[in-house]
Amino acid sequence: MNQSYRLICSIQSGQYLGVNEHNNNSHQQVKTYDDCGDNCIWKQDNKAMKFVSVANINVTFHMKHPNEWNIISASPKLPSQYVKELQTIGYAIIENILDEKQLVNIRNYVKTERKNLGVGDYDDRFIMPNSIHESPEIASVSAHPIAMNVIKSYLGVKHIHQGHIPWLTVLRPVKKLKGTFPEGGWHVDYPYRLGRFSDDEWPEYPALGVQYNICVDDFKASTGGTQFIPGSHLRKHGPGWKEYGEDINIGGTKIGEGVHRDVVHVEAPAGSAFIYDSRLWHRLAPETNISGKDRAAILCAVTPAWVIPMLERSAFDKSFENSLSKSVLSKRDIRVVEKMVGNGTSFQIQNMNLAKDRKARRQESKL
Ligand SMILES: O=C(O)CCC(=O)C(=O)O
Ligand SMILES: [Fe+2]
Repeated sequence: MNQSYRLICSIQSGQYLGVNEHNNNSHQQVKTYDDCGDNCIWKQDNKAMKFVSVANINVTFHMKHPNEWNIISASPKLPSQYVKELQTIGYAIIENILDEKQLVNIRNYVKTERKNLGVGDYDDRFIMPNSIHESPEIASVSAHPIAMNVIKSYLGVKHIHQGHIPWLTVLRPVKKLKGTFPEGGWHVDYPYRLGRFSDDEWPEYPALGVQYNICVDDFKASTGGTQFIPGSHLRKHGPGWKEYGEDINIGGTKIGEGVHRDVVHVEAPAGSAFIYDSRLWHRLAPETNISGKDRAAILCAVTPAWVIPMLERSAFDKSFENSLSKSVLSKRDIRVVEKMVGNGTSFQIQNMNLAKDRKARRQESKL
């Protein structure tokens, strides 16, 4: 673990400074990017920033104009390490993608909105669907540069999008649920739905979605951290799909017993993201939040951009346009958030000119 990795963010554009590893010309070696792979991870060395990733590239960036750059503390491992974890165990915990100040702002937002919504204090969860417009921190973290890089690398695509408008959910502490074992809840995430795949059997490759859940509070056994079964993303089907034997949704979940013998709770500290292959068998465990406090999380279902979104997203464009979030976010954040959630439910082909040109050429050749 290394706590000292840094991102260098341009104040003007909101983009991140990185090293163009494919360019040996020293003048063009540094460049700004929307997403942060290993090539955007730095270490601070007095006033200079040293590039950490590739042993044979030695770049030092001297901040001649410190007002142009923000130095931000990054996650403790290289992005490629998280990709490897997803590839080997089906999930990764990316720590430190929200700092203390951002967490406080989100929690304050939740407190205020909770009152406006008039929801009760105990049991089960509620969803705050407008959170991406009203909380700049939520909008920004839904497009976090390291998470974007890790997800694209894992899914093996250049373009990804949100299956629904990212939302904040609050799992309240138990009262009536205390000591109970409610039945059900086991599922997999989008796009792994019954009826979508031939014989309801998933292809092993490529992965078609990840769930990117950001922990606003600690996730662990006593706070209602998501329950899951390690390795279950490799099964070729979902829980309880009837022709597949044992039904994990029958009977309450008692960890260590029967079909629930291998269940664990995720352990992820506040400010981190729990990213998992959408095929991982998991469950919201409302009866286990015995902390006496809310456990908030931002939920994002992310797929390659060509996968049809899970839910209607058209409410996003209008409400984001005049929102608090859009008024304060960086240009980079606005661009990435809009690309991830904008355009209603259909991903529009951005460069229709190519198609038009082709049509024109075809017509010309007929003349
Ligand atoms: O909030 C949780 O613990 C799990 C939510 C969930 O199932 C999901 O995000 O897909
Ligand atoms: Fe889920």
